Amino acid sequence: MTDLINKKEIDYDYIVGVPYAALPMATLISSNLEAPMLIKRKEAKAYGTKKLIEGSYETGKKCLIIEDVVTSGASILETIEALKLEGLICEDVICALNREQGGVERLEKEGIRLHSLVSMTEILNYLVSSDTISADRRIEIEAMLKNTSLANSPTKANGATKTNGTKSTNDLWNLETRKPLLECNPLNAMVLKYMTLKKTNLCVAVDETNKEKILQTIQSIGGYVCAIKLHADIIDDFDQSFIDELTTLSKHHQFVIFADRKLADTGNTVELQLTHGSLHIADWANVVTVHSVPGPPILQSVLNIIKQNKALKGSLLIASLSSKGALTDAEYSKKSLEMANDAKNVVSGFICQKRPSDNPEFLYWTPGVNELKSTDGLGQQWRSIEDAIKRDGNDIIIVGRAITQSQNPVEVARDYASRAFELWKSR
Ligand code: 5BU
Repeated sequence: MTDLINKKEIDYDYIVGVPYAALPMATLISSNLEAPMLIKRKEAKAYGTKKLIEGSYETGKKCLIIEDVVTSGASILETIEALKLEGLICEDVICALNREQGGVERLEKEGIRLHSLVSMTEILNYLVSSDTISADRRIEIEAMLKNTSLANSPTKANGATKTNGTKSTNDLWNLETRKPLLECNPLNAMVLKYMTLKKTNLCVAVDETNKEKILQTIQSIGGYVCAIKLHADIIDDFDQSFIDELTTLSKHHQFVIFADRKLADTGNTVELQLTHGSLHIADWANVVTVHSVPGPPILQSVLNIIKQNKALKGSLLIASLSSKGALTDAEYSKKSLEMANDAKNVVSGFICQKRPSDNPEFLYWTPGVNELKSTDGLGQQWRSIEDAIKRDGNDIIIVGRAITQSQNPVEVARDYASRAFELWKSR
């Protein structure tokens, strides 16, 4: 706190702690800064001087208020009121923790600046990123803080009564609440940045078989996507020059490169599949799909490769498939979710049909989207953008042929992107 006071170059003559918890802190700070301290009594003495403020002071001088935890700011205002009655000036408060429950706003109204060492948001960010508490717990805590905050509590403000809002599912999925949770994961931070910057939650599956055609398609639609999904093993002339051009396009248009490799083997083989062979996926793809069928060890292997600091930053676990008769039933999805919950540093989200979880830390990607057709006759099942996002609760739509085989892929990509993004935002 002493460092913060020096860093902010706060102007003060006296140090004053808010009774009682902050008094030892104020004493140490006053000693460290070699500044005089005043004490505000909670009650005026019934005997002797009957003064509320103890210490030696001159009117017109400045007090720096010290507090441990700021909730509503009420006890700070009480202290300041007593100091002002003595002709002292109070403009700055230093606290250890700002619980973000309306205190800053209340103090600001009185022309008082609050400087805090840490905020509740910073603490919760840290606890979630260090896996000390779950994202669900964080949301519960935030809802509790919000419901008891000064800003939201039923109070007569300007003659109007504000009502106390309760936590709704929408709050959990609100981008403000969700952003810091998603940003704990490097891949999701990247995807979210592109999504919000370009206003798109469209991933296009470019399932062409020659590199020239793929690059041309990406060049034309790159501005409307947050990710480009490829099946590298269907590209006849896949080579390093393709990787180089793809990487250049991804930087230029700002999208994530997604290799839909659907890894499903034992750990050692998976590591080799990611790093060797003609595809050496981890060198150019930012995200790869993984089947949960081999069980948790597959995720450890993917993590081993992610840790090597290649292009690969995360993986998507396949919770359910879009093909007719897929064996990925509710029980399978639930087990995939359990695997992901134990490996959040590897799993950034899911490939799913219906969102398998209400955990907003993950991103939910869904294939099987086509506005014009419901099947391709080969087992694929398509549904509308609205069903994919609103009904099924997904974040990102993966669209292939509806765009790539349309008369005008650029127009269709633009249209899918704007419709999907509007639905996502309004959810
Ligand atoms: P389509 O042309 O929109 O059907 O392309 C969908 C893409 O998503 C295609 O590359 C599939 O391999 C991929 N996909 C899928 O369709 N369904 C799934 O369950 C999974 C991936 Br997992």
